[in-house]
Amino acid sequence: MRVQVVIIGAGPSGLLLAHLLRRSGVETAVLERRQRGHVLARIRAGVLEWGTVETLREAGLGARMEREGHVHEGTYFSARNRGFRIPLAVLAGRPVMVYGQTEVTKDLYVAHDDAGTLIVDGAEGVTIHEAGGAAPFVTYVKDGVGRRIDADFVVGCDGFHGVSRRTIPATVLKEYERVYPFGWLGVLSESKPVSGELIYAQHERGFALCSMRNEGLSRYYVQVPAGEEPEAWPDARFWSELRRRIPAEAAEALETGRVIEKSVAPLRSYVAEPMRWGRLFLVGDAAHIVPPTGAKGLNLAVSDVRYLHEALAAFYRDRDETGIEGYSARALARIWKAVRFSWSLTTMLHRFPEQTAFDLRMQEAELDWLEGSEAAQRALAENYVGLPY
Ligand code: FAS
Ligand code: PHB
Repeated sequence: MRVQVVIIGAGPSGLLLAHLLRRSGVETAVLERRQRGHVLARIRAGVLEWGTVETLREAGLGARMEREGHVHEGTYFSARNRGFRIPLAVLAGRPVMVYGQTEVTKDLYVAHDDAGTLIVDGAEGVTIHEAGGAAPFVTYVKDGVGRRIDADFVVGCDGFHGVSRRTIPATVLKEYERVYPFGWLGVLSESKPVSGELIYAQHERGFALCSMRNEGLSRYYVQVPAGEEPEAWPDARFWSELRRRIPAEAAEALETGRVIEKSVAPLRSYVAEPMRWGRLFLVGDAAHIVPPTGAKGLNLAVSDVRYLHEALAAFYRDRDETGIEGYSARALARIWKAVRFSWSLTTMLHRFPEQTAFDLRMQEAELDWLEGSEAAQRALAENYVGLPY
C-alpha cells in the first residue's frame, strides 16, 4: 500500500494532523497501537488555548465544543489558603476554553469516521524504515499479519513512549530533560465544581488544582511524591488533603462525589531536537513533554500540527519545501517558551523535597508579588492564554 503521509499515533496530534491534511487533499494513513476505546478512556488535558479553539473551529471541529465547552475569562491562584483572581481576558485580550482532551479526541474520531480516513487500531510492532532516505516505509502487524505502507513522509505523533523519536540516530538527536521529584494525583468526580474558574493552589503541604469538565463533573489534583500509587489515596484521604491546600472558602464549599477516575501522572520537562530527520517529523508529546501546570501539553501539540500541516500542504500544492525545511526551528521556538512557562509555574507552585524555609518564603513572596502587580499578572496571562503562533 502507498499513501502520501503515514502518521503514527491516533492521539490528538495524529488525529488533528490527519484531519487537516485530508482537508488539504493530502492522503494519509494513521497507525494506532491501542484500540479506540483505550485512547478515549484516557483522562488528560482540560484547558484549550484560544488559538487551539480557533484551530478546531476553522477545521470544522468546533460545534460540540461551542455547545459544551466553557469559556473562562480568568483563573485563581492561592497561597496559604487565600486566593486571588487573574483576569486573563482583560490582561491578555483572549480567554481560554475548558473542554476536555477526551472530547476533542471524540470529535476528531467522528470527523474521521464521516470522511472514511484510514485509521488502523491495534497496529502492533510499528517500525519506521528508510526515514533518512527518499523512500521511507512503515511496517506493522495487524491481526497477526505483517503489513507495509510506503509513503513520502512519516510523522511521529506517538507520544513520549512511542517508536518515532527512537528512530532518529543518537548522533543526531539532542535531548533536554528535567524530571520533577513529584507527580499529580488526579481524580475525576461526579460533583459540582467548587469554583466557576480554575484554582491553582500553592501550599506548604504541596500543590493542588481545582478544575472541571462540566457542571456535574469536577477534576481535582494534589501533588504527591514521585512514584506514589493511586491505591495509597482512598477517596477520604484525597478530599481531606485537597481541603487543606485550597483557599479556605473553597474548602468550605467543596462538594465531594463519586470518584470515577483516579491516576497519578509523573511530571517532567523534556524537549528533543531536531523535530525532523530526513522524511520523518516529530509532533506533540513525541518531541516534548511539559508538566501540566501551565496546561500546555495538548496546546503545544496543536501548534506543531498547524506548522506541519502548513508545510506539507505547501509541498504538495506548490512543491515548496520552505515549510518542511523550517518546521523544526519554527515549532521549537514556540515550544521552548511554553516549556519555560510550565517550568516556571511548576517551580513557583510546588513543594520540592529539599526546599528550606527560605525557599518557601521566596515562593510565597512571588505569589504575593503576582497578586499585587498588574505587570506580573499580564506576563502570566499572556503565556497562559497562549503565545502567538
Ligand atoms: P498522546 O500520547 O496523547 O498520543 C500518542 C498516541 O500514540 C497514543 O494513542 C498511543 O497509543 C499511540 N502510540 C504510542 N506508541 C505507538 C506505537 N509504537 N505505534 C502506534 N501507536 C503508538 N496536558 C495538559 O495540558 N493538561 C493535563 O492535565 C495533562 N494531563 C496528562 C496526563 C498524563 C498521564 C499524560 C501522559 C499526559 C497529560 N497531558 C496533559 C499531556 C497530554 O495532554 C499530551 O500533551 C497530549 O496527549 C499530546 O497528544 P499527542 O502528542 O497526540 O500524544
Ligand atoms: C485539567 O482540567 O485536567 C487541567 C487544567 C489545567 C491544568 C492541568 C490540568 O493546568
